[in-house]
Order: sequence, then structure tokens, then C-alpha cells
Amino acid sequence: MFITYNVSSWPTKHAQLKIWIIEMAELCQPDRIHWCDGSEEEKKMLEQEAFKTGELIELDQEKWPGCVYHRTHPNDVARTEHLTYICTSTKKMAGPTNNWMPPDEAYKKAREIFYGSMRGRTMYVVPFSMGPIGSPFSKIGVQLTDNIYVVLNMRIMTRMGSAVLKKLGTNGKFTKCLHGKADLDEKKRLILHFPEDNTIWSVGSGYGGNVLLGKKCLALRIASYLARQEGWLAEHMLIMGVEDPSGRITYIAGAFPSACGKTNLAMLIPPESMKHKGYRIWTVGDDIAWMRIDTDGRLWAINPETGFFGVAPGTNYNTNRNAMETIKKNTIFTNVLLTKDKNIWWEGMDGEPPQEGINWEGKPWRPGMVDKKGNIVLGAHPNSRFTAPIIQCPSISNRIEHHHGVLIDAIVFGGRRPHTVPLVYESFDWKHGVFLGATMASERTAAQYGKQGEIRRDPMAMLPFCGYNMGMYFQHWLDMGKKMEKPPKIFHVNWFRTDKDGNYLWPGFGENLRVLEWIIGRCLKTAGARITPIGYVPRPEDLDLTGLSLSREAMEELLYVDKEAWLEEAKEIERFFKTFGSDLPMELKNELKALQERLMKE
Ligand code: O2Y
Ligand code: MN
Repeated sequence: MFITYNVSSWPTKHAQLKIWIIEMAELCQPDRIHWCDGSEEEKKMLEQEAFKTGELIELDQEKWPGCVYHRTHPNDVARTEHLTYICTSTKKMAGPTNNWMPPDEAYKKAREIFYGSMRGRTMYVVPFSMGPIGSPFSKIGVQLTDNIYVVLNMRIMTRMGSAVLKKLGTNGKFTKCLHGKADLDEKKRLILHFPEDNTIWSVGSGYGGNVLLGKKCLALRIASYLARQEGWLAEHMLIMGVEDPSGRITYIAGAFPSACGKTNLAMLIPPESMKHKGYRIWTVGDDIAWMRIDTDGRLWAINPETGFFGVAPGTNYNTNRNAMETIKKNTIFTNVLLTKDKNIWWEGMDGEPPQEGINWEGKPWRPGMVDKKGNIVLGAHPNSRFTAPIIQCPSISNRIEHHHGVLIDAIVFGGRRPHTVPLVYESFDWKHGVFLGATMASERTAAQYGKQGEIRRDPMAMLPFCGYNMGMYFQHWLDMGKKMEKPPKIFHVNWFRTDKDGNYLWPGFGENLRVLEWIIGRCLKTAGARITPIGYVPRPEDLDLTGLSLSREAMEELLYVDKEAWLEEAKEIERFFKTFGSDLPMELKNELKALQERLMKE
């Protein structure tokens, strides 16, 4: 079939953009091409279209104004790391932690799947900006997709539409993002990144991180590659402002592996017993931070996104009141339970579960149902999500649109560590801080792929998201420190240390503010600490524990540095470092040696 597209009516004079779209359309052969302008009318039109086909279901508009429901294919409910590739011309550039495919082979394989895959469908052209349009931080992408659900998600998660196209002008740089659902066959699913071509191709999936190409693919994998070339940092980090009783706001960037509560921390609500102090939390972002050194020699950050793609199960008014308030309207719910009266529910939501519903697999569901093996049948998938505009968050920072972002005073790394790692400690300096980030690790939970309980090293929480060789990435972090006049202080936190019976020692959630207060105190040089072989650790009296029912022994255990356990940890780090071979920076090898010497000294 020969299809013509009315190119002369396209709303751009950007020749390269037009040539690329024609090329992609010739490959995928959509029946129509629709340029997204980002308007309200367009949103309504797309929703109506998707309601007709069943791609989206309108929720009860009295209870959930502006909200819609979507269910993905049951084989397509999470990012697929094993099908995600970095396609650089050499394997060395992708490094030992990424799947690698030569670009020619990758393009060839994907081309075969994309070929003719949009016949009978519309190809949507989605121009989007990661970061405020026109900010020196920002990057523009154009995503082609055959999926309305993806367009509507991109509309929430990014600045999208005509204003971006205008900014792109006639020859602006952009990331070429091609997405097609094809036939959702797992065997024909590929998430391909071509950093050298500034290109992303994703085929065979309709879910989250695989298809919202501005998010993990562009804002982390491609951006981390560009950031190294251009001298900045693209990180898997939340950004939050902590306003202290004097009105001073300290901004903190925090890297935690997936499923460690980043969204909850970014929206923290001060506990009752600390409210009298007058702390307030301002949310800048819950997932991604782009950070640059400004003319003052300090590190400034923006959140390049405009929405939250948060995990629904476990979210309730106790665990995250701000998230619950955020998702009350204009939200897309994916793979949660749907009731007959067009209401939604997930495990861990407030109130009683509904008497019946249709679960994430599209099957009838009742509370307490078990499968043939006697396992509980879930209403919502553990990775079910809400996509909500950040602007609806009650704790939203007023600097979200600021073109220079916020000044970062502290970087916090964290993981889920039942043993060994204290509640909080501070690095001796930037280089030692990079070592803390490079060696961070986390226990796998039931919701994650892999062996439950296993400790997985996840440097800077970037293991699945670094778009190039991680050894070179560590060197880039070290180099960034050398360029800053006053780099942020670097800390490590662990909310998940357990006692000998496996019970969490620290209450977590809002109480984490007590730890942040110490971190801020260290930045302002007002909080005390003791020097240990692993860094500066607070004494119990250095933290405000007023109103917290925690025994002195529990507190001491939380802050205990067990030298034997740390020597074991150091051996594991040594093994992990070996995987990077000669790409591991000498400075990190030296940091490990220095840690071992400090541990053996006393
Ligand atoms: O499973 C997915 O596709 C989404 S994963 C995700 C979504 C929002 C924020 N972070 C993550 C992550 O895995 O880090
Ligand atoms: Mn994330």
C-alpha cells in the first residue's frame, strides 16, 4: 500500500525533523499522522477516541474528576531490563553493567518489528521538553508513537506540544524517539538506546518506563551520556526543599534504588512531634534530577519532569497524604483494580476493599480470593501506577519552573540494608562521597525481579539507567567534584536496618525528617558527629528524638558501626569493583584501600 502524508500542512519548518518523520512513517506505515499541540481540546479528543476503542475507561467523574483508567497487557507490566540495550559502536562504551548490541544489528532487528506495524493506526508526533522550555538545563525530544495512552501520559510527565515545536525552530537539536506497540509480543520487545545518534527506539511494549521515552530512556540513559560530554549530571534522584524554622530552605537531592520510597520521601509530612518546630517540605521532584555547576561554582538542579509516575499499592493517607491529594483529579490509573461503578482500588489503599471488581489482569476479583496454588490473587498489580500532574501536589515547590533550578546543599544516597549500614553517615569529602554512591546497594524486595533478600549493588541508583560505561560514569562524578568551588556534602542513609528478629529499628516515613534535620545541621555546621572508619556518624544526642518512642539501645544499634561486618562489606565491594576492570578510577580503588586501613587500624 502507498500512503501519502500531507507534509506541506505540518506545523514545522524544521527540515531534519520532517525528513526523520517521513523516514519513520515509511518504516511503520501509519494510516494517519497527528501532530500533538498539547491543548485541552486535543486531550478531550484523544480521550474520546480511546474510550471508544476501550484503550481507556472513564472513571466516575464525580469521585475522580478528569481521571481515566488503563490496563496494559498482563505480560507487559514493568520495565524489562533484560530487553533494554545501550547500542554504542563499541561494547566498552556501554560497559559491563549494560546489555549491549552493535547499532547496525539493533536497528536491523527493530526495523523488522517496526516494519508496517502502524498500518491502520495513527502515528502521533509528540514534541516535548524535559525541563522548563528554554532553560539552559533543558533538552527537547520528539516522540513518535501509535498509542494514545502514551501520548496522554507524556502530556502529564513532560512539557508537550506547540510551544516546544516553536522553541525547536528550524534547526534545533532534539532526541529522536520512536515507539510502537507492534503486537506486544515479548519475543519482539526491544528498548534500544543509540546515544551516539541521540536516538531511542522502543517496540513491543505499552508500559511505563519502556514507552514514556522522556523518562528513563531520555532523561537518564541518553541524558547521562550527554551530561558526561557536556559537563553536568543526569541522576536518578528526588529533589526536596526542607524549610527550617527560620524560613531557610535547604535543597537535598537523593538517590535510592527503585522501590525504596523516593516518592514518599520527596513528599514527606513532618511528624506531629516535630511540627512545633515549623518545618515544611517542598517537593521539587520524586525521580530525576539534572544538575549543573553554575557561575557561583555550586551545584544547581532541576526536575526535568512535570508529573509523577508513582506506584499505587501501599499509597494511602498514612503513608503519603500528599500523593493521595495529588491524584484526586486529572490522573491516569494503570493496572489497579476497577469496580463496576467505575471506582478504583489497590492493596494498601485507605478504607475497606470493594466487594468485587475486575483486577489488573482483567479478571473478576473478590477480596481474599486465592489461586489454584493457594496464593492470594491481587486486585492491583504490585507495579500498578498513577500518572499525576506535579502541579497538583500540595507540597509542590514554587521553584519548579525556575530556569536555574535550586541550589543543592546535600546529596543523599540510600538503600534497603537490613544489616551493617547505619541510619545515616556523612562522607569525609566529595571523593569519599562518590565512593559511597558507587558502592551503594539494596536488598531486593518481593516486588522486584530477581532473588528476594539478595543484596544488589546499585551505584547511585543508576545501574539500570546509566547510558554508558559505569566506570567512566564514576570518573565523571569525580571530575565534577574538582570543578566545584563548594560541592554539596554527601551522605548515606538506611531507613531499613533491622534487629535480630528482623523488625525494622527505625519508624521511617515522616520521622525521617529527624535524619534530614541532622543532615542540614551538618551542612550549616551546627550538628555534631563522631568520626568512624566509614565516615561521620551522629551520636544519639546529635539527633532530635523528642516524642519518638525508641529505646536508647535501639538508637545505638541503628548508629552502630560493626568493624567486622564492614570488613566483609569491603571484600564485597572489592569483588564488585573488579567487574569494572581498568575502567574503575584509581581514586575509588584508593578510597576502598583507605576504608580497609581505617577499619583495621583500631
Ligand atoms: O516499571 C516501570 O515501567 C516504571 S519504573 C519507575 C517509574 C517511576 C519512577 N521510577 C521507576 C524506577 O524503576 O525507578
Ligand atoms: Mn525511578
